[in-house]
Amino acid sequence: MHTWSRALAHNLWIGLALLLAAPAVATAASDPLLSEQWALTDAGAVDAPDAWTRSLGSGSLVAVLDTGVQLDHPDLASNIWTNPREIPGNGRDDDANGIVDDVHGASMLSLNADVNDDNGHGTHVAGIVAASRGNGVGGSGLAPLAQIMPVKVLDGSMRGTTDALALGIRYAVDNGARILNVSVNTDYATQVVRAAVQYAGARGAIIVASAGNNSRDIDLLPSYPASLPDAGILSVAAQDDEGLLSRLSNIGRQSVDLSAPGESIISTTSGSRYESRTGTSAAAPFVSASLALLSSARPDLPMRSLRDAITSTTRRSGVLTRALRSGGSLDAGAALRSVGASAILRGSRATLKLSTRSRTRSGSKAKVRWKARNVQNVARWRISLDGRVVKRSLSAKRTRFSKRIRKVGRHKWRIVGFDSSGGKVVAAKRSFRIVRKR
Ligand SMILES: [Ca+2]
Ligand SMILES: [Ca+2]
Ligand SMILES: [Ca+2]
Repeated sequence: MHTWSRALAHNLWIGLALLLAAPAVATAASDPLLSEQWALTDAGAVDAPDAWTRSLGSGSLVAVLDTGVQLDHPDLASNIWTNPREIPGNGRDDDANGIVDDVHGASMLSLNADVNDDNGHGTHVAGIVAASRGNGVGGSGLAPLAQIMPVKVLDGSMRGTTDALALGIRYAVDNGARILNVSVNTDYATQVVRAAVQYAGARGAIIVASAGNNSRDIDLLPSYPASLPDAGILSVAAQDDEGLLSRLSNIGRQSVDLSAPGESIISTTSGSRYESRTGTSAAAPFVSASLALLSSARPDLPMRSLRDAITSTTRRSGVLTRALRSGGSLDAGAALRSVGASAILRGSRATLKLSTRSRTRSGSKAKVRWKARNVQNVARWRISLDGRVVKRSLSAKRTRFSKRIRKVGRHKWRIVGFDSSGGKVVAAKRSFRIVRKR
C-alpha cells in the first residue's frame, strides 16, 4: 500500500479556486449561475442544450470516488443515491456489504457511512454531474436527474491510499454503479488497484478517470488509473473555452481518450456554496454525466457501446488529434444523436400503464407492474395500496412491486411519478380482487 501524499500534491487538479458570492436574485425556476457555466451554454462546448432535449439522466447512477459529497447541498440533495437494501440508523449492516448504515454511500478510509466532504473537491465533481436544473438555485449539472453515489476515498487534504481507491471501486460496482467518476491521480498502480479495475470492467462498468494535471504525456510517464490499458477506463484531458487543451492537462495518444471542459468550471462546493475550479478533475465528470445521459436514453445498450458513442462522436481538431486517442473533445449532443436518442416528448404525452392479475388468492403476493412512456423527467415513483403509501422507489421506466395480502375483497394499486422538485408527472390506478384460499 502506498500513501498518496506525494503524488496527490502534484497530480490532483491545481485549484485556481475562486469563491463566488451567493446569487442575490434567483428568478423562479431558473438556475442563476447557469449563464456563467460556459461548458453548458457555449456553442461548441459539450452541446448541453441539444443533449437536454434528449435526456436528463433520470434512472442513471454515477459513483463519485472522491473527498465525499455534501449530502444536503440544496442543489444536490434531491439527487443523492439511497441504498435500498440498508435500513438507516439501526446500527446494522443490513445488506451485508461490510459497511453499517451506508444509506448514502460510504467512506473507504474509515469504513463507515461518513461521506462528509471536508474539502469541497468531491462536491464540485458531483455538481458537474448532477446539480439540479431549473430549481431556482445555483447552476446545473450536465445530467441533472442522475443520481450520485458518494464514495469517499480521499480525506480533507485530498490524501488517500491505493487500497482505499481499490475498495471504493469494488464498493461502487457491488452496490449497482456502472459509471464511476475517478477524478484522482497517483503515480503508483498497485496490484490491488489493477485488480479492482479489472473487477469493474468484468461487470460492465466504465471508470471515467481524470488524465491528471502535470502537463505531461502519460503514455511515457503514466498517471493512474488513467494510464491503465483496460477497455473499461475512459480517461479525460481538460480543455478551455476555445477548445484548446489546458496547459496543465496531461495528454497521451494511447492513454487519454478525449478532452472535456476543465477551466473555470463553476459548480457546487461544501458549505452549500459554489466555486470555480480548474483541472482534469472538473473535466472527467462531464464525461461521466454524458454516460449517464446516454444510459438513461438507451438503458438497453451495454456501457461499452455508450462509451464508444462518446469516443466516436468527439469534435476533432488538429491539436487534439495529435494529443488524444479519439482526437477530439466531448460532444454530448452528438453522442446522444448517434445512439438514436430522440427528443423527450412533452409531459402531456406521458402515459403510464399498470398491469396486475385481476384476482390473487389470500395470503399470496399480489403483483403490479408498470411501464411509463415519454416520462424522462420522472425522478421517483410512489406506490400506494388502498390509499396507503407502501413503497417509494427510484426512477425506472418499467418496474414492478409485490405485496402479500390476506384481506379478501377489492383492492386498488395507485402509482404516481414525480419530477425532482416533487411535481406530479403521471399517475394511474388499477383495482384487483383478493379471493379466498381454496
Ligand atoms: Ca451495509
Ligand atoms: Ca442498517
Ligand atoms: Ca440548480
